[in-house]
Amino acid sequence: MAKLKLAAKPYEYEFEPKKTALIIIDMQRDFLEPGGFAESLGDDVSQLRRAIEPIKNVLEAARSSEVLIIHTREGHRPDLSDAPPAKIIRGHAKVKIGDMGPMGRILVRGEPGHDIIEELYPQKGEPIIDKPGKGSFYQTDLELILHNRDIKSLIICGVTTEVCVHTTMREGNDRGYECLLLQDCVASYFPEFHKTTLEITRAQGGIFGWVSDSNTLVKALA
Ligand code: C5J
Repeated sequence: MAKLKLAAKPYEYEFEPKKTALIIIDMQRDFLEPGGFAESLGDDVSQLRRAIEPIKNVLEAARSSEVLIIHTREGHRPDLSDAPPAKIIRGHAKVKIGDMGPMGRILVRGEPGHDIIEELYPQKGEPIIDKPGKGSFYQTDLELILHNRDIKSLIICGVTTEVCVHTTMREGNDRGYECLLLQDCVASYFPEFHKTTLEITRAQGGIFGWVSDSNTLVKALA
């Protein structure tokens, strides 16, 4: 298939679906569900939940195309041997990584809260990257998977905009991928951080890549 073009900021984004991966970052129950760990800390999960429907639309469009779909989850081994002590103690929180939360042990693989929300649950054949850090490339086999599929472009969705989403975008940008953020498919507990991150992304001629939205992508893929 030839290259597709879509309206984006700071200028038109071009991509070849066969050489493109949709990366859906950390849409995990503990971050998004009422009654999960984030809400128990006082975070307003409705700020994140607004991204679910647009991501669902993009996911459905991608499933009917040649785009490779990849999901990520932030979390650690049950023995926490892959969790840096600095990450565990940071913030002096009362409840730390590995402690019991409302949906099982916090940020521990295999616990209910660590899993992906039902609305966006991965289908068979869609790789899931379990990452110990904020970036999806750090200490994972993401780059190998992208290399083996000759992927050149990354379309990035998920949470949170300024943390795991943007760390991944920066990592991908430095590795030479053409990265696109979909503004309604990423979200933050802090709307001002979300807005500024979108502005930073497209500043200086697209210093980290492009910004567009779910409708524009879905139409381009149709
Ligand atoms: C993600 C976080 N996924 N905010 N994690 O952004 O700690």
